[in-house]
Amino acid sequence: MRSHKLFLSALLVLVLAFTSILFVAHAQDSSGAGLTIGFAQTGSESGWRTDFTNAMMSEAEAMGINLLFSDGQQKQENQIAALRSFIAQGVDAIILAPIVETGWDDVLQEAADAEIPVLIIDRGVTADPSLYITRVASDFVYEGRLAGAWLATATADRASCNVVELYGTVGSSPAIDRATGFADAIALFPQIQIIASQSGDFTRSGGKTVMESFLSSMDPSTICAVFAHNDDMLIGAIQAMEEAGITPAVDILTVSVDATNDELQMLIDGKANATVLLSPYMGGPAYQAIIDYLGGAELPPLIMVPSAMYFQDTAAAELANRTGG
Ligand code: GZL
Repeated sequence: MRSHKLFLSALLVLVLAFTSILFVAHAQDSSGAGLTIGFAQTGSESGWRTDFTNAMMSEAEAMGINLLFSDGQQKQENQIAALRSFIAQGVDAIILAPIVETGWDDVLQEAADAEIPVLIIDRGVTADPSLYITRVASDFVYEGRLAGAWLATATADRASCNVVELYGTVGSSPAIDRATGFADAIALFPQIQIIASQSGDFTRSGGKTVMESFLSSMDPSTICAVFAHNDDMLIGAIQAMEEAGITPAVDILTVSVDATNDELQMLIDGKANATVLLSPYMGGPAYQAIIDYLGGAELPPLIMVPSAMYFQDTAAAELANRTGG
């Protein structure tokens, strides 16, 4: 009789121990606590990129994730080295924000061989999709189409509109796709023509330098609008226009992408006309996708982050909403 009671007590202890292990495992699955994720960021080239980095860090902290951060400083070789370091450290997962589309196959294969899942965030890659678990991003083509459609409505009463384009980082999917989407939209309006396009590499200094060259190489009065692939290049272009005695958003219309706080202020000040939102808050969906994947879930190939637009009459409310002002 006594041995029977001992057996039942031991069995009860085993059942309780097993149940608590399952509970802790489930808790990790749902909260991410205890996960170590390596994040290979592109760089810190723009205000949006800084906002994105800050959001990734704060969202990881909120979910109890140990985030190992690497700033690629706008160099693909730095990002590849970071991925190899994460693999060597045996992280639970890797998030890559790739600077350009190509050149990732080998290192993604190394991560796959090490059985470390990789999630692509923001910009895209041309690598075999089986080498990463999903991508969290906005639709850059759609962003370009929104910008082009806005310009078409803003210039509907004009016989012609010559556009200068501040192109993003050459070879990056936002530059390729935003240019495609914008061209698609204005193709329906033959009076709108892109007369010049040059890369400002998504930086303010790059945008200023390129806009200065446009203004010095052609009659500024023939330029109807500037389409900038991001707000930082546009803010540089606004500086160039003002230094040349041109009134931005009046003499030359402006449309760009990101909707950073600094760009919203430009809209409020009447120095810009329109910007397409690119949300920096992609960390939450990315971390949850990794948690779900590690829990055995199937993921869609793309987890979309929506876009919107802001204008001079809506910028103040959005900025106040963001800053609690
Ligand atoms: C696009 C993102 C771009 C931003 C720029 O998703 O990669 O890179 O639009 C940033 O501000 O430099």
